[in-house]
Amino acid sequence: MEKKIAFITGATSGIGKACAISLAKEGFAIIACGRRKERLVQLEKELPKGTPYTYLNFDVRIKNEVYAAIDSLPEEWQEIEVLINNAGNAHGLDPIHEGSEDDWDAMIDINVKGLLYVSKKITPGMVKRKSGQIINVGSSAGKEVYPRGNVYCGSKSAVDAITTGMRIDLNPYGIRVIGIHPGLVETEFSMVRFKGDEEKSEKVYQGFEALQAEDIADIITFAITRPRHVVIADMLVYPLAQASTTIFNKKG
Ligand code: NDP
Ligand code: 8X3
Repeated sequence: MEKKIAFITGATSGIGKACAISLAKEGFAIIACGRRKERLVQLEKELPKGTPYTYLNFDVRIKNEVYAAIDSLPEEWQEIEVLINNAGNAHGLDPIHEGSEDDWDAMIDINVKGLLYVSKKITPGMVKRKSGQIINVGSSAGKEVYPRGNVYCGSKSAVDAITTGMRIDLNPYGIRVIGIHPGLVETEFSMVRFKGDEEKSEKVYQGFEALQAEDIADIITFAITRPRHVVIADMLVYPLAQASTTIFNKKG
């Protein structure tokens, strides 16, 4: 492949999809991943014409599926330069004593273990080539715990720690490791957290101007396209109306 390859998990919506579009505009070849195959097929039509594109349809929770999908990449797609570990969601917003085990399993398995499975397959090639970039999408929730955020905050705190661990362990190999930690971004995130409850989801973004997926994609693209010796190691990004995980300047 002549162009540099970016591998993006969770590219069927929100931040991941916006990253695919933004990086394609910067001249990257795109490998988009997610469970909703029809969206992966559709995404190609939304990229600049001529963008080299392929997709992998797998669930990051299922280790064998992750490994088989990545192993299935044709040779010309195997030299991945940029890995964006973005797939993830919150499931539920309950106090710890009322939390659902299924929600806990989902958040730990997707946000933490899924990131590890994907990274386990892709980092050895980067190490061998002494080249690559890993962008882990954490959250402000990983920097500051909020009421009823318990396990989601824990999962993102783990992403934060793992990001630091990756930077340390991959330091001898010239691999750039970047942690991006957004506050409230208006995506399908709340629809997933509230299990399709539109009213609850819309309320999350009412009364202030939330971040959009494109805002985060823009920042990730900026971080990726810095000169090789520059590492934006860790970035917390809020909308203007947000001052912490719980303090918002909302109208009305
Ligand atoms: P979306 O719900 O819009 O996107 C989530 C993406 O993750 C989808 O593409 C989804 O694809 C993918 N995904 C979820 N579960 C799985 C799975 N089991 N296997 C494979 N892919 C999966 O939310 P966002 O774009 O907002 O979220 C992206 C990341 O940003 C997440 O890690 C989230 O925690 C983080 N984040 C979001 C914030 C926000 O306020 N929105 C703020 C801070 C961080 P599919 O369903 O097709 O598999
Ligand atoms: C998403 C932001 O505050 O809903 O990670 O947890 S928050």
